[in-house]
Order: sequence, then structure tokens, then C-alpha cells
Amino acid sequence: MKLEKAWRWFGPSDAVTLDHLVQIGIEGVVTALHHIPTGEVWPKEEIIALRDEIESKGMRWSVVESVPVSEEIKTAGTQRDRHIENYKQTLRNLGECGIDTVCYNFMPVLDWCRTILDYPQAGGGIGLCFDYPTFVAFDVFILKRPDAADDYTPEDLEQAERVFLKMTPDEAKSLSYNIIVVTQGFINGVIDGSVSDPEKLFLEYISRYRDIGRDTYRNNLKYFIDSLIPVCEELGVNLCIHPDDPPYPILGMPRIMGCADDMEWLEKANPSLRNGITFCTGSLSGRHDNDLPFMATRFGERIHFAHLRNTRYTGYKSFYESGHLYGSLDMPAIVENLMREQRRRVAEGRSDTRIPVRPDHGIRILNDLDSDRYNIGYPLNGRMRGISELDGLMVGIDRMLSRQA
Ligand code: DNO
Repeated sequence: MKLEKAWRWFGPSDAVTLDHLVQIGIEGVVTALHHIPTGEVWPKEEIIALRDEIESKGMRWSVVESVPVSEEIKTAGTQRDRHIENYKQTLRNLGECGIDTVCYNFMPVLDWCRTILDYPQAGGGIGLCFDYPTFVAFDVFILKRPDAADDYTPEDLEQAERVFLKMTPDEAKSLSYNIIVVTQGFINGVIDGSVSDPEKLFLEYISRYRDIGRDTYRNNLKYFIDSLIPVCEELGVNLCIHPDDPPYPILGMPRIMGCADDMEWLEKANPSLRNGITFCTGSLSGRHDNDLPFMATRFGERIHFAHLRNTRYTGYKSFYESGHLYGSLDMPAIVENLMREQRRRVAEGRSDTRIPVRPDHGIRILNDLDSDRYNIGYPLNGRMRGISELDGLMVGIDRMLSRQA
């Protein structure tokens, strides 16, 4: 038995079609109703139509990634309870249509963050990179967030200044645009390409976190989870938090889902196994002290979905995405532990034994490089290579575990 081969599909506008996914051997589709504004209810008819389209191709809608969490919920704003009620209704609609796994994240304002979108890979191809000095340069010298410099060491600032002084004004502008808009719009981020002054709006959103420290933010997350878990229990829906990427605070705002301590807090905050985790290996790899094979086992019973990809460190808090199998992470050990968890569930008689895994992001290779048709980080060939590598790994591990049984 292998983990379920899943793929993030961005809906009918995606240049990769459902028919392509069938050819690639995908079993589970990971998608969302991207056009519904954050905070509003997902209508049941639309869920049914999308589900049926996927099922007509012989696949299943295995995960919703994501039902986005509004800034109002994250900051405990005046619309929090209304948005939570809507979220509950969305979960109900999904659950009643048999869609039982929902991914979300609780990162303030900014979702994932990358500073270089065309990082050359050994052997050709280009990928994504998070370079910490470049990020600090963005925060302090380009965005000019008030008091940003207070969050960094003198060495960080010195390195960042060196980076900044080498940038042309156009490079500085596109760095900012990439961080705030390009990497966020297509995943229902807070800021899309439609605003005239994204930096101004971005700073405005950030300022709402001025008085929100780690503990308050944890309380806001607990409030959200506690409100939803009864509905999840009733409908058999797993809610799976995605780790912060990178997994430590940035831009002076709290990030609270980056390491084993945070996951321990999560499980204590609400012990229901419906209060689950999206095990994103690439995100968690951004902290050198995260032991991922250990975490896959330790939190295995609540891992209902995994994003598999690898990274390589380029320095203190900096890394680049290195594809799926090869890199700083011991991917075979991670996959083995997830597959052991799967077997444990089978032995326990649990019904949720499929555990969807998707090849997260991908290096642009071959004719991925000729076109801008794919969302940033989601090229066809690079991900196809990734799922093939991971599939081979799973076949081998499955054989090994069966022999040991
Ligand atoms: C980026 C992704 C994230 C992730 C969401 C989950 O490619 O890893 O956007 O899907 O944070 O809510």
C-alpha cells in the first residue's frame, strides 16, 4: 500500500488539465474554489460540480487546499465570528459532498515567501530560493516597514545593506512585487494584482498585528480550531494546518507553526485527531533543528496530508528548493515513516488510510522554461519528475515493509 499520489490543480484555468493528471498517474486532486472571496461560504452546487468533474476522470477530490482563513479571523477582528460561521458552513457543505480533508494556514498577511524566482540549479533548470539577506533588504530598505531594523542583528543589517546596494531600482521593485503579489495572488493571498499600491496596503495589513504577540496569536488560532472541530467531528472532516514557510517569524509578526514545539502546542490546544497537520517537508526544512523523520512519526496520527519536496541550505536561514528526492532532507526516511503510519492505521482499523501526498513545487525544466503558463512554483515537468521519483521511492519502501511484516 502506497500513499495516495495527489497533485495541486488550480481549476479550469490551469494549463495542466485533469486529463493530463490521469496520464501522469495521479489518484487524488488537490484543489479549491479559488474564485470565492475569502470569508464567504462555498456553495454546495459548485462543490458538487467540481467534485463530479474530477470523479468523471476516475480520480477523487482528495484535499481542499485551501479554504483560506481571513485576516479578520487571524487578528480577532469585528468580522471574526461571521467569517467563522461561514467557514463552518463551507466545511459542512464539503463534508456533505464527501470531501473530507481541508488544508489551511495561519500565517499573518503573507503566505509562503521567496526572494528569488529564477535560481539556477546544477544541471540546468531554475527553481525558487529564500535568501535571508535579500529578504531583510526588502523589509528594511525597500518596504521600509516602521522599526523593521529593530528585528535584526547588526550583521543581518550589514549583509542586507550590501545586497541592497547592488540592486538596481528595477530589481528592488520586482523583488517587492514578487513577495507581495506574484507569489500570493494565485493562492488566494491577501493581496492580488488588482491594487494600485500593493506596498501601502501590505504595510497597512501588517500594522494590524502591532499588538499581537505569539501568545495572543496562539489564542486566536485556538479560538478558530475550537469553533470548527465540533463540525469536523460531526461530518468526519480533517482540518490540516500547513506549517509556516519559512518557519519562523518575519516582518515583525508572529508565526506559530514552524517546529515540533508548535505542533505539541497544537495537539494540546485541541486533542481531536480532526485537528490535523499538513506535513509540508519543504516549509519545515527551513529550520535546521527540525528533525523531519522524527516529526513524521511523532505527529503521524494527525498527519492527513503531506507536501513533499526537498531544499538545500545556502546559509543562515537561507535555502533553495532542490526538487523532491535529493537535498538536505532525508526524504526516504520521511516517506518510510509516513508509510509506517499508514500501515499502523490499517492495523488499527482506521478509515483514513489513504494519506494524500503531492509533489510540492517543482524545478522548471525542459519546456517549463519556455512558458509562463504555470503558476510560480508549479511547473508541469518539474512536478511530474517529482511525483515519479516519489512513486519509485514508495514502491521500494512498500516492498521493504511488506517483507518485514
Ligand atoms: C505555496 C504553498 C502555500 C500553501 C498554503 C496552504 O506554494 O505551499 O501557499 O499551499 O499555505 O494553506
